[in-house]
Amino acid sequence: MKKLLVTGFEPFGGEKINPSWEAVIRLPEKIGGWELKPLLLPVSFQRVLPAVLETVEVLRPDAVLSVGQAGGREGLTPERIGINLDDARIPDNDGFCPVDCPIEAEGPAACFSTLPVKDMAAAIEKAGIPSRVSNTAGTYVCNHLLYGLLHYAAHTRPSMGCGFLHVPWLPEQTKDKPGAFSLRLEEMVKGLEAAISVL
Ligand code: PCA
Repeated sequence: MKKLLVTGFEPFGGEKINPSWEAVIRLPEKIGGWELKPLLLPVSFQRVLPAVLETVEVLRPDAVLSVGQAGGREGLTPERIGINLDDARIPDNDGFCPVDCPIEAEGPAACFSTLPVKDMAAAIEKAGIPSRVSNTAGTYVCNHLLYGLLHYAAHTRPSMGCGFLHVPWLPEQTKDKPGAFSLRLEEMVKGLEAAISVL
């Protein structure tokens, strides 16, 4: 079986829960030809890449799918692109708040996901969960992770596919946000399963 490293994030920005990790830990151990290995990552610009790359070096997965929360998104959104920029609106969980900083001084301006983002979005929609391809993963820790993984893979492990998928808020996170979109955890899990089934 092929190995898929699936990562989720700890809570950040004053939230008590991060739907990305809640969904990742509820995925089955196997989907199609993939054996899944879940990993919790810190919401830290400085620690997130060392943490994921340490596991990548030991596990040697065939692909990495990272998942993060994007409050306000109206579905599950595979990310098409990571950009070479950190620009935090709020400090990360270490209190670090980089503004307009390149991630890799000598790196390209952007890297495209090497997972099939359109197939993933179509599979999620087919499972009855709203989805669309997103053209920006933002400029916070999720984009930092996506760009960093793609840059590492391009130089060190070109056969390893890397990609990112943002999930919206859970209903319990939108109680104080009238009109905000949310998705139930079971639906997020179902959508992630559908996306993984087409990798
Ligand atoms: N979302 C943040 C970082 C961690 C998470 O779950 C982001 O979109 O950058």
